[in-house]
Amino acid sequence: MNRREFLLTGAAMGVSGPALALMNTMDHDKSRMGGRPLGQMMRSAPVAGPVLPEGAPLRELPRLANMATADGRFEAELMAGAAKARFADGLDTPILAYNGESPGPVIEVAEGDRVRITFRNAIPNQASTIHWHGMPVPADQDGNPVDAVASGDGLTYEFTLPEGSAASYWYHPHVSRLTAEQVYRGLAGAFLVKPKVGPIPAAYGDTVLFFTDLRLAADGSLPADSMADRMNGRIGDHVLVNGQKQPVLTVQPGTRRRFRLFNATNARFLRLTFGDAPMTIIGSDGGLLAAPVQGATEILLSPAERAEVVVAFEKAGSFALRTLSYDHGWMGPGRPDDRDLTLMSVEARGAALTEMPPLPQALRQVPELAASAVRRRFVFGESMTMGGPGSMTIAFMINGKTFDMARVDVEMRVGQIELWEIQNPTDMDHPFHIHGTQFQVVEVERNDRISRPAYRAWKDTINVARGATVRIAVRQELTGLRLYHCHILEHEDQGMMGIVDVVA
Ligand SMILES: [Cu+2]
Repeated sequence: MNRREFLLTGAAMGVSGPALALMNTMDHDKSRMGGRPLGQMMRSAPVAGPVLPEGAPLRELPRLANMATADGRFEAELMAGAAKARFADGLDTPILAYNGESPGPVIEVAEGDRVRITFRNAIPNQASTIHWHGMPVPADQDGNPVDAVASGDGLTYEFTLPEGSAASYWYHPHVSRLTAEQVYRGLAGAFLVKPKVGPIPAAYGDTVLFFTDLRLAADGSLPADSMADRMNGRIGDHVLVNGQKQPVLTVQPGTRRRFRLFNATNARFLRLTFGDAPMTIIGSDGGLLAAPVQGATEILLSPAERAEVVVAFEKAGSFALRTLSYDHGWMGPGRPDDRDLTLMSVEARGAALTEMPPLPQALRQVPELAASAVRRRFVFGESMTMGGPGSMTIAFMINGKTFDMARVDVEMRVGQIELWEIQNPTDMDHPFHIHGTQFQVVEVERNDRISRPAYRAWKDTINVARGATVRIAVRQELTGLRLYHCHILEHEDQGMMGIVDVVA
């Protein structure tokens, strides 16, 4: 479906006259009315939404306490359920939370640890799971939709994290057709696996920046997904960092700070910059790179991607973590203006630090996944079917099919490296994610040009831009059923997902 077809369909839906004119106006995304993009007015959200307080000190997210007494074990309980948050003064927002926290508590374990987490689903009337995004856990412990936990029930997840698995992962529900809703209502948290000895100087600190996306109605509630959300993925009105709007981190001049960046939004592409502050990329979804990549001025995180960076705040002053515009394709009216949002600021002041240890030149081994004889192709697709006046069914597909929990789409051999080619002939970018493993991007083809990644990295999610083909080398080390899908959660819920059976 392209934009022209959508506009025609809009007319067929009975959207005509001023509304259609509005849609056309929205092609010029600078159009504004009353300071708000027209597209936001088109949504159910009111024109004057609640104002969120800004400028509080950046909070450190709470850690999930380890109840185990033996070394090398982590045991805890995570309960998903209804909670109230106060995002705006005087307004209670009903949300979902893990142990009453949103974002959920940070889980921090060490490589080699045996992890046992008892999940209790206290979400009224909805099944749920916990999916351990990016982590090498057994398929039957990975919170797949087929292993849904009914409301009121519980399940214990148990797995051992192998040596070499240190990285910034995250956890969130993965339940049939409700993943998007449960995540935007608040269910997501960071999961850090740390090495026993790491190469990054402790003096750099280790700061989680967990990005989520919030849309609030005037009464403080979270509006349900609109048709535009179901097409494009839900983009909120506020990007939060550790649950806060524009928090402030205060450091001494001369500080080098290690940040772990998590895009835990449903659908927002975050093209981030620290402006003048020199940024060095040290890690990706699957942990540290082989060597630091210096001189980065920006980094793009599509939904579900993570990165680790070291930022140098050399002189006294104020440094903003801002977004740059990124056009990921948009169907219909209401493309949000994502330029130049300040997500957080860093204030460097006080006595200057003089002794910051340097970053090592080598961080760890990242061996190349060699090319393979087994090649597969996955093609993203979208379709829209009119079901009478005002009713429309949208389908998001891979290889022409929407997700079926009872269907195995692909069979692959455990331990075998395969080359997967993901093609995106649609009009929107779709970030591709595979459960249970980390892959490597081999090359990206777009407009008849083939480019190789600037550096080798372990990834579990990679953006496939519209019109692009991304080729990845992938291997699964454990048998069982694994999902692969678009990580715009509304697309995943509407069928852009498949199952690979990893066989011995
Ligand atoms: Cu998608």
